[in-house]
Amino acid sequence: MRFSLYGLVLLAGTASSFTTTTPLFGRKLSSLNSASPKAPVFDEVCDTVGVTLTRFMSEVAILNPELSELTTLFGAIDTACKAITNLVKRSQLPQSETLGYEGVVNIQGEDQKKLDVITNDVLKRALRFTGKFGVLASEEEDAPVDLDLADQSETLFSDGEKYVAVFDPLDGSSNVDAGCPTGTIIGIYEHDDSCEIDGDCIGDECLEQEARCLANTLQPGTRLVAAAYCLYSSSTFFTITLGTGVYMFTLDDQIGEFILSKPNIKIPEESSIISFNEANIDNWDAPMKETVYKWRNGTGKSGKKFSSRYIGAMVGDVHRTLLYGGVFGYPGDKKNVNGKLRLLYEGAPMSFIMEQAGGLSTTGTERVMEIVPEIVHQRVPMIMGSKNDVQEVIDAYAAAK
Ligand code: AHM
Ligand code: MG
Repeated sequence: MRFSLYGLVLLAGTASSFTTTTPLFGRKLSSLNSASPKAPVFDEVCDTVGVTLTRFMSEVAILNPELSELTTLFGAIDTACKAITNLVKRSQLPQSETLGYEGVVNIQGEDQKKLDVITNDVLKRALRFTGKFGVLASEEEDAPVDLDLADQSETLFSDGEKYVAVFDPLDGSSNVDAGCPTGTIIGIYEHDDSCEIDGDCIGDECLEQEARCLANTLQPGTRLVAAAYCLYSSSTFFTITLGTGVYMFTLDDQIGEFILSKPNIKIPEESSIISFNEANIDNWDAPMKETVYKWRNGTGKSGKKFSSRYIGAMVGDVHRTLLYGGVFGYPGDKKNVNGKLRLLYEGAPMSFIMEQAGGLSTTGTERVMEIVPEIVHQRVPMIMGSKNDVQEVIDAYAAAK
């Protein structure tokens, strides 16, 4: 069995003697997530015991005391992902009665599946009880939810509630009835300190102050403190970034723990896999369409002939892209100029993970991480993946200008 480098440092002395190639972390809302926290280093995944997500988060907290509350928070997310794993697994049994539609259309005009509603509730409850969140925004909620008001309290952010969560509880839920991969996407922001409700406010004044606080969810990806996804597939995977690399854990059903299986993942710089809903190709922008035509017939920059892999569930497609390389995207088209995916709880968190793994994420003309959302359910055209391949798309858009 090997000890982690961090473990060895602890044996030798204090955590402060730990050196890292990443810069020191100073967490202020005004700082962007390019200022990275220190990452625990596990030189090799321990063969016999394994590094659990809980231990990983504890080591992050020791190295970065200002992030210690994330331990509680990811403890709750860890539990929620395990609960959702079981819900998704058991949904195939006739007696579970959790497949099919809820009979309600969400604010985006989409039919909600029963499991969309159930998993939203699981996550909401898990996050609420941490006491660390003031506001959350979800694909399945019409507007940001103020967790305190839901608890009949008076303020939006009480002491200790410093985070804002955005999530898609069951992304790709159209796959769920067939037992194909689905996922949960989560982004964590700090709340803006300027958000305070004046205790003496009255009427519209209060409503305005409240609206300003709920707008806390409308932050660009560059302000994410953490992003993670859970993939429900042959195994359940939990992948996280805190701004210093990407760490992938696999759920060991026998002990009920997420075990670090791939530390510090780096996406291959180029590849030959495309992952798009290619049925829409005729309606895409010319630069996107032409690049994909070239990739298909082997006349792109790398000269490789690309092949297609498309699950139709973003978490699964991005997960494979991280591991094998390639390009995943949902570009804008003539009908939906901003594509289908949502910026706040799909685009930004997945882009943070992709960039931290050494990949790129663009709309074709803009870095997805830098876009400031104007509304909660804003859509964004998105092309992400291997650096050289995505750069080819960016170059094609630039040349077409
Ligand atoms: P959802 O959040 O309603 O499940 O929709 C998002 C999903 C993504 O996971 C996936 O990439 C995309 O929709 C697939 O869309 P399409 O069926 O048009 O290919
Ligand atoms: Mg989704």
